[in-house]
Amino acid sequence: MKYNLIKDSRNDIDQFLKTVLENRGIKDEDYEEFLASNNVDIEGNTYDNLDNIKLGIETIWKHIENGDIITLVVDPDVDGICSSAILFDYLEKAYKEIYVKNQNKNLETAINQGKITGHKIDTNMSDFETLQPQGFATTNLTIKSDFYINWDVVTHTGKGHGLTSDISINPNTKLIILPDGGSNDVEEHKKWKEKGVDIVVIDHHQITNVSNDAIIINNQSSDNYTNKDFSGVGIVYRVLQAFDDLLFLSNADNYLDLVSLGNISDVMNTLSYETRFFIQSGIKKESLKNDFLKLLLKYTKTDTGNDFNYFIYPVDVSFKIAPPLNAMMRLGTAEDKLDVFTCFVSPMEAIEGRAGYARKTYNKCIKYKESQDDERNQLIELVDKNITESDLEQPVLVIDATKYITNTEITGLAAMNLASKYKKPVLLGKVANNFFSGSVRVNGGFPDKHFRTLCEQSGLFTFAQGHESAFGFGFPKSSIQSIINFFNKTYGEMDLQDSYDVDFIINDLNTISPSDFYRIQANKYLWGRGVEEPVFALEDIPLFFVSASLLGEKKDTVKYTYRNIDFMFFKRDENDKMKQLLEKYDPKKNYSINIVGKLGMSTFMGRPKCQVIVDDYEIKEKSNQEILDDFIF
Ligand SMILES: [Mn+2]
Repeated sequence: MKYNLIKDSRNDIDQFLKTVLENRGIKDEDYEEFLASNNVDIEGNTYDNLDNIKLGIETIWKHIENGDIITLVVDPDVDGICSSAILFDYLEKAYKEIYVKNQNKNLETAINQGKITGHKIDTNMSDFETLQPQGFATTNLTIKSDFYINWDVVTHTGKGHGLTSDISINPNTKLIILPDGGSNDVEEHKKWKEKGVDIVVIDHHQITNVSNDAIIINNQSSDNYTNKDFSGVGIVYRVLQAFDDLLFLSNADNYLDLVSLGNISDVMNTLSYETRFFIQSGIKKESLKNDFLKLLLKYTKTDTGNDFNYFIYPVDVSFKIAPPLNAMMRLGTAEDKLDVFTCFVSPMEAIEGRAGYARKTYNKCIKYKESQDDERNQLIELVDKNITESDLEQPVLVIDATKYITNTEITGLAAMNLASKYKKPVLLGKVANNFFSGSVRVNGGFPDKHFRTLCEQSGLFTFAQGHESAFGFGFPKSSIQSIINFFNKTYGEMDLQDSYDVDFIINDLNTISPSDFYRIQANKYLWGRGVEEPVFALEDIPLFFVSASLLGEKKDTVKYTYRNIDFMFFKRDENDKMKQLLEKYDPKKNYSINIVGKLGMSTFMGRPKCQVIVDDYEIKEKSNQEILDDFIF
């Protein structure tokens, strides 16, 4: 194991935040502005910067007023559900607020003040008094009566996104709304437009086909909207702000929690000021409004411990909240997906009242996650058996698993495991029509941190798209050997032992105090894509195995305590050196350890404790002289 201090890092724990942010490319002169962006929307986009937004909201409201059937297509991922959920919930409440609850007062004042103009609102009160709850047609729940708009909420039966053929749409619909997808489904837009159906797309995906038949609200195609790193739910939030102005409400900010959830789950770049601001605003305790999200925090035991300001950290959204929901949205039936959506839009009394409907739905998500994991493990096992000695001599593993890959959704997950097991980049894919394609995952310690760029620039790949260490690839089957040769030529002579870029190297544990750990923990809310959590190298920590133990149901966690700091080694298999040493401890020998990992605090029974989460490590056997030296101060 090797580690290098990130180039020009101050390596100064007393200037912790400055050091880390500088290492992430935030210059000294931008430091204050960057910190301000956590609390102020300094990017300054408004909904007006989105093309077609006025036409979009007026079209939606017109159909609501007409009592038309409105089809809402829930896109199958966390950002998709959040996008649809906040639009649905906002419009339901807006409708009730305006027409049902205080219909006389609100409407009269609004009309008297001339506030509601530009769209037809019938002033005949009796029309509103006869309003009946509509529900949404496809739900199998009897909570229908809570919804007033004539919704037709639909999800995909297959793996489609956007307006695809695997969703069944009520032929009597008058409006199709597509949050978080569907910008490019030009043919389908045309088909429905010809039937007299309006289509409103509220999206953030790159536009490759320009549609003339749908109202497209999309930051990518809006020249005035500066942030191209904002997820679907962010664009929907802007739409809600526009509705606030149209309807004289101020409800958009009730959905900041889900705006944050969607942006984190869609892995948006948090170096973008606007995205950062909305993620930070949405994880603040006062922003937590969604009942199902509250339950999810409980179910996943996602607790921010002693943190007074935040209900969740972005990293916990990525690792705990999003994966089971995404597994459900990928593998579940259309009804399953609709259940998740229903949980997000229904008041807790309604869903908990149905014999723990929310709990049941979440349990189903977990089941899907487990079956996804099983499927991944089976694939790994099959692939593993066929990896030969000579394969392992290669610097990069190129694995043709055509025989074993049945579900392409899990190749990325399997490649990731294989990359960390063999500590080398893995290309895992299958051949179809003489074309080899699949997923690449690069092990965290691989010295070349620009693997994707290398593949792209080799000229041998047809495509290599995604992040540097996790991306999709494709090239003609006939190129496999020349690509293996290319990797050999590039990396064959290189020292490929794991090498980590670290923010700090601490060579004496005495130089960090519990208050440093506390400060590090207190900044945990900041980390996300683009501004990754800081990594530390801790050197020469003596090992006394009396203070180590094996934890967990599978006994696969090693906890080592030294100077009142818990060093946690999670998910260690039988080949793990630390585990082996602990199991066959020889007290006559002396060891020390170098660790690469992350620092923070854990809370157990309300008591905070300094903690190091170990990513990688190396054990060194010490001579007796070195040990003597340790005791001479
Ligand atoms: Mn999205």
